[in-house]
Amino acid sequence: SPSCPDGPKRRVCYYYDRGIAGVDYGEDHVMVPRRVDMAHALIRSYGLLGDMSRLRTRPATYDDISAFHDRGYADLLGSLTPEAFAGGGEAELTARSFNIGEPSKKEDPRSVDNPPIAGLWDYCCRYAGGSLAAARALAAGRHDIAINWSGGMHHACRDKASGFCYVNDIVLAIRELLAAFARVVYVDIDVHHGDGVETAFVDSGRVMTVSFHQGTTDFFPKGRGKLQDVGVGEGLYRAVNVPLHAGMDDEGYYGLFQPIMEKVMEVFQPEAIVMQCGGDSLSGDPLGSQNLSIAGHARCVRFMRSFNVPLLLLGGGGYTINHVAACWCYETAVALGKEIDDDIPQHCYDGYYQSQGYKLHYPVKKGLKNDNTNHHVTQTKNTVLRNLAELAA
Ligand code: ZLM
Ligand code: CA
Ligand code: ZN
Repeated sequence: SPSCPDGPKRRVCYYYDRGIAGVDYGEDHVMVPRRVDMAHALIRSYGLLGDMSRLRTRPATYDDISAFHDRGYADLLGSLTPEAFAGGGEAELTARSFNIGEPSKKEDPRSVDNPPIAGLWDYCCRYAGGSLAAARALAAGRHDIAINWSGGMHHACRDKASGFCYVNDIVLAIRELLAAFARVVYVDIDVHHGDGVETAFVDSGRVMTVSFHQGTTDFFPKGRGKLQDVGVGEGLYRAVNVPLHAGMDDEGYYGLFQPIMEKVMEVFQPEAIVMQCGGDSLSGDPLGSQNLSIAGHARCVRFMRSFNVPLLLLGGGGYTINHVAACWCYETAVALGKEIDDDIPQHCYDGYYQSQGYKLHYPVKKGLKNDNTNHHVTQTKNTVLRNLAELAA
């Protein structure tokens, strides 16, 4: 087969549903679904759409979603409207019991992690449908890499919303992959811990979950993703947690990522990889305090691609929308094995990139303090590698 900078070309399929772009979490909410439309427009402007198959597919159904989620929760998601919520009464109380609209009435009503957004069910079905379709394309052997930048909602639980996530498309996609593949590895480079996914498979011998995240005191989701959390039962040593302090740079991050993921692949021998590529680990994110460049973030994607195992790439967090869109566009090029120009082509959203000089690769924060000492990084790496060695024994 024809070769490209990083080995043979891959058959890549891409999912994008423009129905997601208009979803509104609220005027000032940090989560802006339009960033996926910006990524899509950028991908198109670089001419990358011609190199991938575009998946057109049906949204997820109630049955797809309730294969993992609690039926009472799915029923609520399917029936909740902002009007019913605002009207108070039963709808509001039920929503709150599932962590939609904040549980406390005292707070500012706009300052809610999981608002009762207009078109909520449709939104969930569309992003989950994308991840399911992407998983099916890999399971059928039709494609080597599948992409859904609208997915990656790693905090959603079986019976409640959490951290801007309502339906856990990742869990649904992994379940789909398990019908075709014996073992699936999940790797999460979002700055937050992938708690919903870890919990769903914590006792599974067939799914290994790995999360790199900010593990500073009180950082969301509080108390999760400790170095010592390694899975239970059949899942023992099949949950991997790599907590980081603020200010991690490209070199330090890859110095952990590369040896850990190499060992994961060696001891677990997965037949498929699911990667959550949350862009809030990038430098300058308003929620995260890491200092990764787009090149450093994408290097992790390139490394997972190099194993030549079916790969599902998903989005996630990322709250500087121009940075995230640039990152996911660049990672789409990485998936294709193409190098793309740093100059952003003229397109409908190009004004958003003025602050970065219309370049894809914006500069990281110079002189930002890296709270990860060499000692801490080495200790973390050694502990994780020692746990993984238990699986090889
Ligand atoms: N309050 N507005 C990452 C999910 C992180 C829980 C503290 C609600 C925010 C944040 C919302 C407009 C992923 C917590 C926060 C505010 C209890 C979190 C609305 C700013 C705003 O300005 C904001 C008024 C909002 C939310 C900041 N929320 C920052 N961090 C986390 C959830 C999701 O990236 O991993 C994947 C997509 N929540 O810390 C509180 C404890 C609710
Ligand atoms: Ca993570
Ligand atoms: Zn996040």
